Amino acid sequence: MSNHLFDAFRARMPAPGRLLMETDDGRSLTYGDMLARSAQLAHALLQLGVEPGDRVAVQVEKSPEAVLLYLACLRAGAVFLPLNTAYTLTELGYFFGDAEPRLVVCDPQRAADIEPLAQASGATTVTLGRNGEGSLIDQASRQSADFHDVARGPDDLAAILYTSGTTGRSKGAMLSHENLTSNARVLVDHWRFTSADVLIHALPIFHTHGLFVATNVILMAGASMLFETRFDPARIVSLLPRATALMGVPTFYVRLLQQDGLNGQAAKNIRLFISGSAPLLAETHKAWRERTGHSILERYGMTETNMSTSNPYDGERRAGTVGFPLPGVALRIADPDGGGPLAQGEVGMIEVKGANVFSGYWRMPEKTRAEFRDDGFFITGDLGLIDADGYVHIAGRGKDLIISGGYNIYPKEVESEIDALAGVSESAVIGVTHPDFGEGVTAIVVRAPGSVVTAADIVGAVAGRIAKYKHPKQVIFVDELPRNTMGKVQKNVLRETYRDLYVSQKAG
Ligand code: MCA
Ligand code: AMP
Repeated sequence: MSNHLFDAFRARMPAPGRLLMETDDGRSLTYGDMLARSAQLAHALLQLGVEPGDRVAVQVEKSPEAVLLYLACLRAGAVFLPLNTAYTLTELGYFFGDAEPRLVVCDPQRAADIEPLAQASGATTVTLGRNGEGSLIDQASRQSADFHDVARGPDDLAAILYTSGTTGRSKGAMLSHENLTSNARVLVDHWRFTSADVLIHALPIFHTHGLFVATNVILMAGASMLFETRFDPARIVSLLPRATALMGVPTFYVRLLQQDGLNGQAAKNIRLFISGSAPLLAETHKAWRERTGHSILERYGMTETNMSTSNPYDGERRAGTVGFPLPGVALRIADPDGGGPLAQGEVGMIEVKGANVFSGYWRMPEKTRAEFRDDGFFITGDLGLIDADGYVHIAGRGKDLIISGGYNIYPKEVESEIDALAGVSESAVIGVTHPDFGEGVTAIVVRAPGSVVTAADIVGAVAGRIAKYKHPKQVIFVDELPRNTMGKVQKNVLRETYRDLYVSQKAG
């Protein structure tokens, strides 16, 4: 048996001397380097006791070595488990306990704090820093640059990505070799990536967008990337003439539009601008076309499904829509309650099925069952419609979710933290339109009788517990929360009441 995903990369791999990536600190990595160094890392993983199917939990800064580690995990038959660098120790403790990784890879600066947590769940800790330093790299540097890839079939797990649950704790979405292989192939073909492409990669690499949509597509096409460790809009504009494609969340495009240097001349070598992870406002789409002459291609996906729809490469890229189901993806709009069919054009639950869809939540068979229909369609929690021309529109969310700058925040998680504080009676966390992040996390709080708890107290208290991007940008105190006759908090009323909260704030 072969190694399903890595073999797919190998099949389209260009000559060893071809550039895979150039970093913002001037380092470059060829395809040949990638093969040799991921082989060394794969040997190191085996030496550290990693066996096929073992989870390797990774919380490291973005670097070429972090990508090599992902590839080494594939080659060694391990399950790559990337973690947002913003996660706190409390959050990490949960992930380690749930996933029971064999190995934890973390930044050298956090190792002293993380090692005890890792140890408590039976994992060994090694380090990898932002400049490619650390104990894992030391160990890898002593290994052979040849590695016999561990056999992995289409259904074997390649990665687990945690996605916050609407209730309770985060769930680990299990992604198989075939989920990732099929989606990368489809995207390469659909978006016409070839080895001549140069992608500006400025996304984090611990979520689907930066890791699978961007990196896997480049590897599958044998293309190159300008690998930016952070999103710096002025620098991105300066890189445009050297690139052919950019992938970003809507906040990227909003911030780039604030750059004076952004114009058709700067973008003249670019053939494709792609946006996803959150809704791209029609006004951003329009402003971009006016400034650069390019129509941004918007697509839609989810950690659990990889990419499900895309606007067309050749046809009309319609603002405010996410295009058509990708080849091999079945998508339907169903009655959110019973799952029955709806008339064409009606708003309902978006459900998808195909090789792109994950195999379930790690060790949560009941949650998995609850999110699939009997005929195998996955219930996305997104509401949408299909218009008369076949374009899919996202019309809202059936799930209580905030997307801020492309990061998902589940209000329930933030509310639980706030409600646990002394002096708080209850809270409702909502997303309010934000000019830069799309939605701003906003907490509406009812104090306990006699309490003088302040906004700073609340933000200070959640700080050590949940990642910074989940913190409320504003805390508003009220006497009571609006409720319907069933006693349920009316978040739509709150969103309406505070809709202009961030409007006057300057973006950027
Ligand atoms: C940073 N901050 C944020 C966010 N990012 N707050 C809310 N939402 C955010 N997304 C906080 C920082 O902690 C900081 O707080 C303050 O905002 C300003 O930081 P700044 O330096 O301006 O932020 P940044 O480093 O420029 O980050 C903004 C960003 C980043 C570049 C838009 O959030 C980002 O890279 N987003 C992409 C996320 C992504 O890849 N999502 C894909 C998920 P303070 O000032 O208080 O210290 S995959 C997915 O969704 C699906 C599958 C799909 O379809 O793709
Ligand atoms: P995640 O859980 O990080 O995988 O985020 C997936 C969610 O992001 C989806 O369920 C959608 O709600 C949202 N999403 C992704 N792409 C788009 C898009 N182009 N437009 C609107 N929402 C999107």
